[in-house]
Amino acid sequence: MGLLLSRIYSLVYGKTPCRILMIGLDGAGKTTILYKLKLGEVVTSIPTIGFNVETVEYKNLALTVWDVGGQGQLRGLWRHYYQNANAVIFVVDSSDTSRLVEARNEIYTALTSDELRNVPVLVWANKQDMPQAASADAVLRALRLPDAGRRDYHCEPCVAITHTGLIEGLEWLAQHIKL
Ligand SMILES: Nc1nc2c(ncn2[C@@H]2O[C@H](COP(=O)(O)OP(=O)(O)OP(=O)(O)O)[C@@H](O)[C@H]2O)c(=O)[nH]1
Ligand SMILES: [Mg+2]
Repeated sequence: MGLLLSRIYSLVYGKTPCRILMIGLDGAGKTTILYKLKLGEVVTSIPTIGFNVETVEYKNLALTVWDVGGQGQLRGLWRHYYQNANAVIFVVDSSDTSRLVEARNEIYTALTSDELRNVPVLVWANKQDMPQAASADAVLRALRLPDAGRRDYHCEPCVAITHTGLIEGLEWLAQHIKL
């Protein structure tokens, strides 16, 4: 959004608009998180083909969250959503440790693009309710974010279906988003 439009939006709605790109492997829980934040409900999600977009208000921010489908053949489309992103959310299924290397490769590709080079990154280490879930620290180590350049990043453990850890993640975003 242009600076002028952004100022008008803030004046009219009292909120600063931000564009957030939410990516991650298929089944990580992105759509579940989006609608838990938006509606406070767990929706029965089917794999996303294309994207979902919702605006979630948090404190002084109006976060327009683009939730893009994560199936392998759709990941090439992620780059069409990179431009003007103020932050990236990367969602990981912490219980699926066999795919952490795949997740690491995908986040590396995204974060080393020109458009996302400096944006802050929130990792939600989701599905912490599962007995075999890796800890948020282990997820963060596996993603090796420093390899993809200098930036602010944070990994928050969460359980999307119970809303656990979602507000904590938004709070970190609110403090680190570059407008
Ligand atoms: N146990 C558990 N299951 C979860 C959690 N979050 C999401 N799920 C489940 O994981 C499955 C996939 O969730 P989605 O939100 O559709 O995943 P997605 O990341 O949007 O997947 P794509 O659209 O294919 O990229 C669903 O069956 C959810 O109910 C969680 O915190 N714990
Ligand atoms: Mg989805």
